[in-house]
Amino acid sequence: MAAQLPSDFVWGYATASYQIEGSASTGGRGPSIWDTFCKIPGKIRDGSSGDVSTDSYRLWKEDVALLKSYGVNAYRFSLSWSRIIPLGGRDDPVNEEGIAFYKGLIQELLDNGITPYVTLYHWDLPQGLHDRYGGWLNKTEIVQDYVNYAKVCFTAFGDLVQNWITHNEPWCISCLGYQKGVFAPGHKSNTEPWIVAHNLILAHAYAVKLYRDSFKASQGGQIGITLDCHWLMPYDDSPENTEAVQRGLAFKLGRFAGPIYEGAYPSRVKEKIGDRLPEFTADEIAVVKGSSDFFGLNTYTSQIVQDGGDDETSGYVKIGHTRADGTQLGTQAHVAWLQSYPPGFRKLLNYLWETYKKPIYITENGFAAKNENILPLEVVLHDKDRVEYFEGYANAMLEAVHEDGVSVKGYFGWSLLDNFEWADGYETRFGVTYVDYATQKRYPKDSARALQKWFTEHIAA
Ligand code: GBH
Repeated sequence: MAAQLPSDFVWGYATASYQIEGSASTGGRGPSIWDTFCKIPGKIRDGSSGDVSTDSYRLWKEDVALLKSYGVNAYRFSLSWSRIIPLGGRDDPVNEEGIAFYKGLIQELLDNGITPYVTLYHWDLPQGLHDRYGGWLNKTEIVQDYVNYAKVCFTAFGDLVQNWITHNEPWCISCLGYQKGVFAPGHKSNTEPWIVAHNLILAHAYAVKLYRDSFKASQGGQIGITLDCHWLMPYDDSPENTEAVQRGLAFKLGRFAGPIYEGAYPSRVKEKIGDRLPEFTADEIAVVKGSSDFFGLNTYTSQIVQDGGDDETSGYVKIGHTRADGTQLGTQAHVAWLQSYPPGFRKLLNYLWETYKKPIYITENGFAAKNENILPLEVVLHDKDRVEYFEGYANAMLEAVHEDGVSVKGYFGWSLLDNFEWADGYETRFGVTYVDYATQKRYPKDSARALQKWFTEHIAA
């Protein structure tokens, strides 16, 4: 008999508000920094935006029916802050239409036996807060406004939602938005990413404190953060490259996981960043340390690491997928940064469990098969590379659980639908469902059936 995951194992798909909702200026929604960013020429590969996307603000019932047909027991989605509080701030009005939209979605999920996992912040900061005081750069203002937004959400939805995720991938928010400038708001700075990262950690921690102090007892849920990380492997066994792996992990993961799970920034980060790294007060770090009930992990690939280079976001290491003997790690995706490598996933799960000792939810994992933007539909629907990716990663997860004793509670594939893939626009497709953007018709790919079959066979009755 195939190895079994426990009967309460959570599985489903993930999406994010700006990537699927569309209706960017209807239903009372205020603009976000992504609406603004998409208008800057050259920032989005195909010149597109999330104005329409998969039109899920209007087609949400169809999306839930699709989830149901895929046999999932959970769905991870994010709330659009500027749909709920159009200007974003603690003294700004709440948009009841936005609240009603998400209540309808949540109720529909529950009526179909699908448990909601709700992300508060998946990158779409209200433009109003960015304009008013610099958004994530302003510690006193943004922490209060984020906590107020969280309070509005816990109050409105918390009787129905027992699984909360504060931020999605703070590394991307701070490093890609404020250091490399490839994500909104498109800043290029060496100081701002560290300030933003610090303020993201504080906003997360104070929202968790509010939940634990005022909502958890009556609503009975859990709350944590989602971090993104690849598994890192040294190019060879030289001391420099061995150290480069540790530094890479500290800069990618430890800069958030250190404060949140252990109560301090990693020493490797402190040494390199010096005065540019803000400090927590004693009161703050007491709130930050232990502020996540679980380890939310988004992971897609593994990287081979060499010492050197000038990329501070990755910790002054060079990253690639080519081994010293010239071979590739695995199957290449449509995007340069992603190759399939299931053994690295198993290693990463072991590392996280040993290091942070928290039950893990894989909140995103997925693959963009090549050329799905240009191939004929009948070819795209047989997405063999994605099927192999998902089966390889699911089996690696099962080995981590069964053979290594890692605590993994849930798994969300990225993504339910092809959708707006940020700076790649619509050229890169991650969905298990093909979306024809001209008609908004949805077509299941083979991978949707493959994952359904895998989880049906591996979750105990
Ligand atoms: C996730 O990020 C996101 O949460 C999700 O919204 C997204 O659609 C999904 O992945 C697929 O990309 O500028 O060199 O870092 C995963 C992390 C961040 C990896 C952006 C790719 C672009 C190349 N991704 N990164 S780089």
